[in-house]
Amino acid sequence: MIKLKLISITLILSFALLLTACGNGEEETQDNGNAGEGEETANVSEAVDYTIIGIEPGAGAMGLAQTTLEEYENLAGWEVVEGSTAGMLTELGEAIENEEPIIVVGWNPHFMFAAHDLKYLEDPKGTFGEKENINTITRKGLKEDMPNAYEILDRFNWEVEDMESVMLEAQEIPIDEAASNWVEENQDKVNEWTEGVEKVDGKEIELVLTPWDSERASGEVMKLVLEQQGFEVTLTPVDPAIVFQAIANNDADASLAPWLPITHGPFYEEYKEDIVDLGPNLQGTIIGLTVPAYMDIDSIEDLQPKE
Ligand code: PBE
Repeated sequence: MIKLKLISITLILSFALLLTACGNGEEETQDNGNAGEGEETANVSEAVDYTIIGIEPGAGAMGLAQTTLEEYENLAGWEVVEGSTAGMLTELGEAIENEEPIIVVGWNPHFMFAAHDLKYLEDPKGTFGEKENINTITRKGLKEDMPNAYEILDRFNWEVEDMESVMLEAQEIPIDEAASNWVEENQDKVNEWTEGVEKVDGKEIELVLTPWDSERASGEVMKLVLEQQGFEVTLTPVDPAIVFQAIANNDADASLAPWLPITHGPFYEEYKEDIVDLGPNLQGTIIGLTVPAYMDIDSIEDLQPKE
């Protein structure tokens, strides 16, 4: 089943690329004519086949993209294609190599903005929200059961640049090694989280995280920090919905992964009575429709409905 789904996604994507390629040719000939602005942006919409390249279906960002299609009348007939982050990045890289138009679901922190010259499309209806935070949550009772781990989790916070530096290095080496390098180079920050906290002797703690590099980075860093304090740490990657469920049901101890208040807001609302929210561990995340900087459009409202 999964294989079949992958094949069909690949087919759809290849087809979209084909259409994109055709569309581009048309655009070039029309550029020599006197096409008005409306026509040019219609060409962009047609060239991408009224399709936004999405990521994993469980991602909060996919829910936001879906809401965006519903809220913007000019996106009537558009589609967000489900796939994977790796697939989206491949599509993006190939489109840029050929200077073709493409619209993807993008976000920060991520290395895609360091790797390519990209821009977010303006979102006048705010369906992707303002800048957000990544919060730390724990199960109820963790404070009493593991006060030392709780204290460190509560103090943990870092900057977008910290997370991105781990993510960028993880392009070349395994992410746990990249996290380890970050911890070594940032002992002053780590000390702020651990100073005065008593060590333990092999106590087990389980952190749940989502499968994206941003959360793998924070998870691996926290794993090392807690191990230095004598904990035995398990990292379990799951879908965003399961992160909240696992913490609410006491199946896991804590998570550094929730993007709030918008991206994972629906899950937060569902489980907020049964979890402990320790507030942001990172501030300033962004999600939005993302295009190569060479594209002629600046706003979601520049896109044209499918006739
Ligand atoms: N992301 C990265 C995730 C959270 C981290 C933006 C792709 C999501 O949309 O759920």
